[in-house]
Amino acid sequence: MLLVIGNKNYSSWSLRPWLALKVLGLPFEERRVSLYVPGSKEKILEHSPSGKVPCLVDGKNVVWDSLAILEYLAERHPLWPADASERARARSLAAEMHSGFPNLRQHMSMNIRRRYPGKGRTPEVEAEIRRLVEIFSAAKAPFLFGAFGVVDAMYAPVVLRFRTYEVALPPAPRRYADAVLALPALQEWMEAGANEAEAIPQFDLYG
Ligand SMILES: N[C@@H](CCC(=O)N[C@@H](CS)C(=O)NCC(=O)O)C(=O)O
Repeated sequence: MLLVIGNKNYSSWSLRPWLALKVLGLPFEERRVSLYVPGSKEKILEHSPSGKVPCLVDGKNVVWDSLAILEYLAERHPLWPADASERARARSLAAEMHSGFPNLRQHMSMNIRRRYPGKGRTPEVEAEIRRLVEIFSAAKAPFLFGAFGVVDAMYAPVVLRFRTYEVALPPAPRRYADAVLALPALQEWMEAGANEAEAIPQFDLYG
């Protein structure tokens, strides 16, 4: 399998399937494209018909979009809860993340190597943070539904945003965030992101 991704410092979408592949221990080749520089769109389009990352190429199967890739992996690996009711809730949470939280995305974009304590807290962002605290508070230990799954991959970028913007969390959501941060795969991604040379100025939101 080949996974085409963007800059690890910034690309929250790329992190999701990369993390799942790593946690599952699946072998894959990684192709990192530096985003928003001349030639990057062409490089992405060599693989991804949408012109966006992430994109997974598995033999004749090309899967673009982070949630679609996670669903593809979940066909062969236990990334959804076994219980149907829990699965319904997990799917709702994954969809909520995929189509929601627009204010958080805009004002607290992922940026592993920066620290922006307290920045970006518009009233709308605060409301989205409250919703995330509610979701994290309901986590079964250590992850949202016990074992690591699609939902945790979907919410991992938020855990990194909370770290960058130093969002204070009550004990229960803090425990969930710490469990995600402790994943060796996430540590590997964070280290690589922090050491990337490229900067995308429009994503360094607060200097
Ligand atoms: N809904 C898509 C969004 C993908 C997306 O927006 N990717 C951005 C990553 S920052 C991208 O590829 N941007 C590069 C470009 O548009 O040239 C997903 O979940 O995969």
